[in-house]
Amino acid sequence: MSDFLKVSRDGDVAIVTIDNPPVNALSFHVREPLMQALVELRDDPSVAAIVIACAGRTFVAGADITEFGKPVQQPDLRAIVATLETIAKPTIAAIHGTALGGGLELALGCHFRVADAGARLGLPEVKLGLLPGGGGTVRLPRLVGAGKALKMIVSGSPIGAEEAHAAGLVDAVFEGDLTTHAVNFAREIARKGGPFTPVRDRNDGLKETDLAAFDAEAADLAKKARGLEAPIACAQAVRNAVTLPFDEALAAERALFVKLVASDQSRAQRHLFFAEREAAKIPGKDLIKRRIARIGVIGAGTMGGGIAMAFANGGYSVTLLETSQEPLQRGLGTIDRNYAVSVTRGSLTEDAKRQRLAQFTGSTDYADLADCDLIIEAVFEDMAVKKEVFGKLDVVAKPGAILATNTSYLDINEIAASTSRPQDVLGLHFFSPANVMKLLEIVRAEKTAPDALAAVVDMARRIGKVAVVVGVCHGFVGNRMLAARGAESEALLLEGATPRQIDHAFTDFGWPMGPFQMGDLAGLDIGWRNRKARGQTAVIADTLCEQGRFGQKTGRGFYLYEAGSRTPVTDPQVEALIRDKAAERGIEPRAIGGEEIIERTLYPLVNEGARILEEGIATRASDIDVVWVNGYGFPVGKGGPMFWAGLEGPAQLIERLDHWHQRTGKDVFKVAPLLRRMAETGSWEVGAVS
Ligand code: 3H9
Repeated sequence: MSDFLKVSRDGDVAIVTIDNPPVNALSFHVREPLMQALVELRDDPSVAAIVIACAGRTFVAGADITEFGKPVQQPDLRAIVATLETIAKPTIAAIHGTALGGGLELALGCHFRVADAGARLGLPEVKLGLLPGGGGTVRLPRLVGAGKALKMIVSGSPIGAEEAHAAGLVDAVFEGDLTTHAVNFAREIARKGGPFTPVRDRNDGLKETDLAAFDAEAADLAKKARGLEAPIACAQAVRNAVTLPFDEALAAERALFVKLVASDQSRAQRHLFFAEREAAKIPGKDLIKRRIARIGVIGAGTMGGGIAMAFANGGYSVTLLETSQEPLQRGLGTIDRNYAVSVTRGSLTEDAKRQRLAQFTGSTDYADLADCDLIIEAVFEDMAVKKEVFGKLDVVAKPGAILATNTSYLDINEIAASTSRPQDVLGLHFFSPANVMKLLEIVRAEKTAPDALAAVVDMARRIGKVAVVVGVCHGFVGNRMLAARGAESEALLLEGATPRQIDHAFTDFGWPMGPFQMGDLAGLDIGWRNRKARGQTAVIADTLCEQGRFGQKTGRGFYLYEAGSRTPVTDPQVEALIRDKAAERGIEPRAIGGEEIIERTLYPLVNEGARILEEGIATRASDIDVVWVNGYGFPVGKGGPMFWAGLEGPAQLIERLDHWHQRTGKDVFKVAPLLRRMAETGSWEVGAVS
């Protein structure tokens, strides 16, 4: 019938198969023949039932995201679902892989849904700054209840087939050939006879809605939304499903969808969706990859242990190496306890915990790393120590093994040059806690072989990391830009802003926390040590560290923390310290507003990003956005610093950077040439921000 859709018959059951690789998105070239097929099959008296299935690896994964922002070509998804609901004979969605977004909404237009046991179903639109716009907010609650629908739609997380079955979303779960099962199911249903009630006319799930409990839950979710509009719109739409007649709720959903799809937040989140996928594309990725099966991790401290867990969670066997039994046993003990916490929280079963732990082998002998395909060191951040480790690896590692350093700052070219195999050396910069944080900066050194790089990019995906390939420079992409952001925080304190005011300006912007709260959480001693090594100072932070105030771990940092609490409490002593240090320098405190705080911290961040791009340390502006959203908490609704700069307008950035440069003479405000060109051409030139 079309290259993207086939209709076949099994007796009196018609099977409509969508075939639009890679994920069967509902592009216009699918919708058009689908609509036509449904009308024909509806009116064909020889057809007793209709099964909608998909070819390839998944059921429909949603609307075609690339079509958003362009004029809608009819028939749209809503028209297709409305047509489905005019069909009197039974319609059955046969779901394998994932039924997501518009895909699940298509399935909700059917009378019945059957699923492969491994299938997952969800409405993830919120992650794109949207709400389900094909009737999902109005139909899903009718099957699973408003409370469960709220959770699914606001979290955007899919549920498994069995859970969907238990919730009433799926009518049967099968193992084996799904189409055959779906056809048998359809035939049986048709034989029993109708009438078959479309989901729009069912309200089994809505009958017992406790609206007060729903509103309390929705209010709680709104608090967590941190300025994002989509979660709030999702909750409103589900509420409408309970309180309004079907058609009115559907119209209200449409109005909310139209508003969101045109919003900067949704544009930003869609940008990130594609940016993350783009970041994993590297030249030569199709090279024959080195096989990575066994992993070695050197150092069982917080970082090494986290890295080891990240690999074990991804199914890899890990040899964890330490200098002696004592730190090794301590590290393994911590890993055991971390998994025990997951069991307590219900995210891991006892059995799975045992299996994970069995994937670890502890060792104090470098010779035990001889069978590893990838070895990562997470030892003390010191060039001499790193070189010693790589010297030992050079002796024991098998030929072709990839040797990686987890350094945050050191020159990987220098480390590579100290070995006899620089082509096998690269950086894997994990973020702490490494088993939780999604970002992985993969650092390509001058001599890193393309196939080594390709192998680790592939491996990163397997362990669920969002990988970005970057070049060698001090701090790579993330920490180098962080330094540019941090440079002004101290100056703002001395000029009159309090830590609380600065942190507030950040949370108002959408960050989960501001720089001082973050510093207290991460430990102020880390930056202190790093500054001392580089001969740098930060008068307030250094003084706090000299007083033993390292942040949360010592109960005191920029803020006070009551025993066991993570809530920062303003400390008058810190404010007095800031005033004293300002007075010593003859600085008269003044009132500083949120706007100035953002300008002086985030504009230099973007400026440094432009330099990084110009130097080729990052390949695309969108790669920088991926780093900042996944590694540093840059608000997703702003799309990352480079996308946000586009929204702010580069002319505005330049004007303010010039202003601050004239006023302070500081390098961080000196406008990067690429930023000026961006203002002229409207694009970042090197790569593109969509
Ligand atoms: C929606 O449905 C709105 C409706 O409510 C209302 C309508 C009125 N469109 O992720 P992968 C591409 S909103 C276009 O690497 P995986 C992707 O860019 C949508 N393209 O594969 C990539 O391209 P490339 C709600 C899409 O196996 C390729 O497919 N649905 C779409 O790791 C492979 O993707 C969602 O938000 C799309 N919808 O994961 C689901 N989806 O090869 C979004 C993917 O050129 N999709 N592509 O880089 C996903 O979550 C994952 O892709 C999925 C597969 C889990 C399906």
